[in-house]
Amino acid sequence: MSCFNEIGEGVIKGNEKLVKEKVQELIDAGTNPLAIINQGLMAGMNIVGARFKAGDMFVPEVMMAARAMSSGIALVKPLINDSDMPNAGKVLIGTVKGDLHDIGKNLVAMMVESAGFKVVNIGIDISPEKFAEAVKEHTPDIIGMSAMLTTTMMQMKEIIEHLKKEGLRDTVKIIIGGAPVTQQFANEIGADGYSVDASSAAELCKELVSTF
Ligand code: B12
Repeated sequence: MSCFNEIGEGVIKGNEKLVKEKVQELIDAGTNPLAIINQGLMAGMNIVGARFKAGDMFVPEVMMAARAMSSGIALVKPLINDSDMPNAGKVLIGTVKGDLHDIGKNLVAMMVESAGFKVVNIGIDISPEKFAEAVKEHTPDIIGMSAMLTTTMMQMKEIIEHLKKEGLRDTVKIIIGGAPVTQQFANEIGADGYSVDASSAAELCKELVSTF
């Protein structure tokens, strides 16, 4: 098995130790750092995304895979100019006001990051005002909002309305998700997209930045 494949397998198995070892081996051998990311780490994460979507992998395993991938990226990153890092765009993500659920949102953040986006994760219980401030501060391409309660999902509408009021709505694409949220709800509140899980969220982000 090539070292790239071993790194990919390490990511899929969530084996942080193996990933670090093999990435270091390639770095020491003078391998192009971007090749380590693209042919090793990301290749593994792409398979994780597909398996998660197919129901062949579950949340804890995906989180371990994402952690293993991040540990590899951390080794390679200092060797790459910031401008050369794979950068698909910037995604700002948070859980809406009144809602403290963050497991799914963090998983989305990890998968989107693994797909090459820079992710700014602003946490839980985020009010429309805080979302707007974060948009001004970070100028993301996409905003992701998460809600897990039927009582908090209406906050998403409030956030969109507030962004309109602040003149920020058209500067970003807005995607939403969480257990009670549907495509129909996304259409109703004027979001640009909805996805059911973390790997389709990463696909959706790629699709949306290509339409800018
Ligand atoms: C864990 C959990 C908690 C934990 C949260 C811990 C944490 N750090 O997140 C704790 C114990 C704190 C909690 C509290 C409460 N919870 Co709770 N909780 C859950 C539970 C069991 C699992 C949620 C979860 O993490 N799932 C796993 C993740 C991976 O899945 P996910 O969140 O759906 O995320 C995926 C997708 O939805 C999507 N996605 C998520 N966000 C986003 C964002 C974007 C942009 C995109 C594109 C996609 C996307 O991708 C994710 C990954 O694939 C659910 C039940 C359930 N089965 O959903 C109840 C549940 C959500 N909770 C519920 C309730 C009622 C509560 C409480 C009100 C309970 C209480 N009486 O105190 C409080 C509310 C606290 C608050 N203000 O938020 C209800 C909600 C009912 C409703 N329809 O409103 C549920 C459905 C349980 C139930 N059947 O009654 N909860």
